Amino acid sequence: HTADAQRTDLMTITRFVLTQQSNHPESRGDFSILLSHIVLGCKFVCSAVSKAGLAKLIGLAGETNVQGEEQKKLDVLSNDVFIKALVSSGRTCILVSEEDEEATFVEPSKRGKYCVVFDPLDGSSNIDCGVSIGTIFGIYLVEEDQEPTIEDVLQPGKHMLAAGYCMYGSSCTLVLSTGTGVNGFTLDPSLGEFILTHPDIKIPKKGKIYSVNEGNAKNWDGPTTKYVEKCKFPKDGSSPKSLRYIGSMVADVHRTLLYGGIFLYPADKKSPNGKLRVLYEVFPMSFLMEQAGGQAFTGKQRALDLVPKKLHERSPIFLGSYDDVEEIKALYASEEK
Ligand code: P6P
Repeated sequence: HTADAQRTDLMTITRFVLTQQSNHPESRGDFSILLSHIVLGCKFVCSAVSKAGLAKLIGLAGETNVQGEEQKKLDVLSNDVFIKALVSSGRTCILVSEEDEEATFVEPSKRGKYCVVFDPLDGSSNIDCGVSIGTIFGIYLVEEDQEPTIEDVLQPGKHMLAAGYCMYGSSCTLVLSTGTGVNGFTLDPSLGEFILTHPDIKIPKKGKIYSVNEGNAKNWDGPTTKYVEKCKFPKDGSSPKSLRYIGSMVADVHRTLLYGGIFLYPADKKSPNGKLRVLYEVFPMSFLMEQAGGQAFTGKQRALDLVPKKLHERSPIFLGSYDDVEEIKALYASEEK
């Protein structure tokens, strides 16, 4: 009976969020409508990315087609789709995308109470070699009564209502938190629905993997250098950690969330604020890590406490298993003294 119940009791992401929204009796379904438009964008990008390989053969995205027209690169195409889907949801007022220098202010007739910050296709440089890439997003609530301004977006990550990513890899997996834990959904292409496959994800308290671009080692600061040294040559007789670095944040963070360990994109002499963007890379991934029982640190403070001053501001980030991040926090704290 149980097996049959699982097969017929399809927990789609839409149904899941509706059940979670019952914790917010005041909600009028606005969030569910917003999310359904984000999900639509993810389904489109999943389909376009899976065809990207084929594009080389038949001249689709990123190539010049038979008419010699330059097809839109996948990341530009993805951005267009998300902007249009979010505006048409009628539930957003400000959109911030990695692809657009300026924020998009939604026209008053279509305005809603949410601000969405997103990277439509993070890691897109990896498309041609088939490495997993993804969409990353975060959602803020914006006071509706006054004209929206950039200040409404420059909020600390701890004010986010929800965050998530969709990874386009061997399968299409959407990981989401609305502030009460983390859940993973996998796209069933035969249904065109995201089905709950990873309920209540919790990151292991400590992991055996560290994930960093070792090619930047000569430019790291003291605490990062000491921490990575400790991963490779532990002094307490424990075995060294394994290094896994894909170079696509969604893939590296997804592995860290499921297997445990730590993901680092530190500051270095060339990039004093690291490389990853605060609003739509650092904040959403930090939000998810905390919701899954892990933590996220910038080298100076809890990542979600950071108050961004610019839309595309960068920050160093150390996120993952609680105990692993605690270790690097101690090294930065002792350096302060
Ligand atoms: P590096 C991809 O370009 C990206 O923005 C993230 O997805 C990834 O974590 C990072 O940059 C990789 O950067 O400098 O190690 O190649």
